Amino acid sequence: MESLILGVLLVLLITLPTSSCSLITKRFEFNVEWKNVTRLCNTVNVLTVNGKYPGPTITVYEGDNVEIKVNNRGPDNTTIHWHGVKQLRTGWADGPAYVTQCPITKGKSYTYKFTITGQRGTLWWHAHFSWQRATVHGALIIKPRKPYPFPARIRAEIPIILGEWWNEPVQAIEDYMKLTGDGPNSSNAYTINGLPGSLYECSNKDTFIQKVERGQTYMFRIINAALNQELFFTVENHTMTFVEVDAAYTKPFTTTAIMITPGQTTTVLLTTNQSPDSTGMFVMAARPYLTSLFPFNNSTSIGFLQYKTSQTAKLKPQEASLGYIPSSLPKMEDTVFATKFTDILRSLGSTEYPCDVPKQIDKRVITTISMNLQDCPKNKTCKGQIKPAKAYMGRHSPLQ
Ligand SMILES: *[C@@H]1O[C@H](CO)[C@@H](O)[C@H](O)[C@H]1NC(C)=O
Ligand SMILES: *[C@@H]1O[C@H](CO)[C@@H](O)[C@H](O)[C@H]1NC(C)=O
Ligand SMILES: *[C@@H]1O[C@H](CO)[C@@H](O)[C@H](O)[C@H]1NC(C)=O
Ligand SMILES: *[C@@H]1O[C@H](CO)[C@@H](O)[C@H](O)[C@H]1NC(C)=O
Ligand SMILES: *[C@@H]1O[C@H](CO)[C@@H](O)[C@H](O)[C@H]1NC(C)=O
Ligand SMILES: *[C@@H]1O[C@H](CO)[C@@H](O)[C@H](O)[C@H]1NC(C)=O
Ligand SMILES: *[C@@H]1O[C@H](CO)[C@@H](O)[C@H](O)[C@H]1NC(C)=O
Ligand SMILES: [Cu+2]
Repeated sequence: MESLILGVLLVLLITLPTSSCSLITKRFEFNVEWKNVTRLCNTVNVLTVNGKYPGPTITVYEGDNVEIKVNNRGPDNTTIHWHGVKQLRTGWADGPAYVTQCPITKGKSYTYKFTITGQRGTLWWHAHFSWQRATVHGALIIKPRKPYPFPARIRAEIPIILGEWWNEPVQAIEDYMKLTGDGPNSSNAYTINGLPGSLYECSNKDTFIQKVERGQTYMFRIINAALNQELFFTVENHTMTFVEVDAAYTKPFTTTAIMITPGQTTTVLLTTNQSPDSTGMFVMAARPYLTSLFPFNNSTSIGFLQYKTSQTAKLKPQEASLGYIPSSLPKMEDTVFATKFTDILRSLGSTEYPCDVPKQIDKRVITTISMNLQDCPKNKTCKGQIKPAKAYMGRHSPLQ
């Protein structure tokens, strides 16, 4: 009898899937709600999560179960997408409106439930209804269960969310775009953690300042939450070593600037090994990489890395936030930099984090993606400078 019980226990132990050894459930509550936010001396009633712009950071561990209750207190439908999370057997929790779920209507709630499986790194969450993601977004950080695959001791982990700011509600921008059939009006500013920075008028106070200690290594979790722009990012006189992209470890690579596409995320390490002047300030900066024919804003968002020194404590933020564009920030049209940068990206491909891609090719497929201009349809309003665009994707299988 006893051996039978023991046997049953053993079978139970053996058949339990390994993932269930983590029974931790992390719970969060998101209120999608209005908030008046002032930037560039202009107050806009923007949609936020919990009144924050950018929204709250979610930090979980690999293997955690995650439950996020979303209460829609805004005027319109909404959904939240957990960008980059592999929704294994929880496809309905992915978030795109009308793709995996009906929208959460005004006044209603929905609880997203999923498990983080086999992923670690920087991701983000954002609204997935109309243009709401312009302001409804935040960092989603997955901490690893195992040590990082690089030796550096990390002093602190700092989310850096790059974004775009419009002086009008984004709904108006979207409506105007639909009316004209043109590209969207360009944003009025780029932002670092929601702040345009002192190169924009009226923005001295709205400048991101990150305090750091000298001789430490910091982990920057960088997210491009801009709607439409690829962005360059740099920190004056410092190098960054990127170690992960889209929650997959990469071969470490050290660079003075990065290029990051909308929706993309990356983790970089930065060591504070410089000798600061009396202000302790080093400029960080972001601006677009642009080759498009749609209008765009040729401007730069800056923030500061501020070394803590005995003098800096006395500086007022207003004095400290006068800035300039560091020479390490690539020029707007620097395709050579952008191409070189993306060519360098390689998966870590270690024994522990192998790059498991199929190596045997059965069939070669060429995919072409193009964008074309179309004449205005009869009896439609097309006020734009550019004719309405249509994207095409074609697939060709070459004859063998
Ligand atoms: C935003 O400001 C407007 C105008 O002052 C006001 O009517 C509105 O109630 C404010 N909204 C919020 C959410 O504070
Ligand atoms: C909002 O969502 C509901 C439920 O799916 C749908 O019936 C309605 O048409 C949506 N409204 C808009 C403006 O998309
Ligand atoms: C977009 O830009 C055009 C041209 O500058 C302007 O007339 C229009 O009011 C803008 N639309 C919105 C919604 O800001
Ligand atoms: C671009 O940014 C500048 C600030 O540098 C701002 O004054 C201007 O209005 C913006 N341009 C557009 C088209 O919004
Ligand atoms: C950055 O390095 C340059 C060249 O060494 C130097 O002139 C400049 O003062 C440094 N910037 C800061 C903020 O220390
Ligand atoms: C952006 O503006 C700067 C200076 O204001 C100018 O030198 C540069 O050529 C502009 N770039 C583009 C792509 O318009
Ligand atoms: C455009 O509208 C006019 C007037 O309403 C109508 O007579 C005509 O048939 C319409 N043309 C097309 C192509 O729909
Ligand atoms: Cu996304």
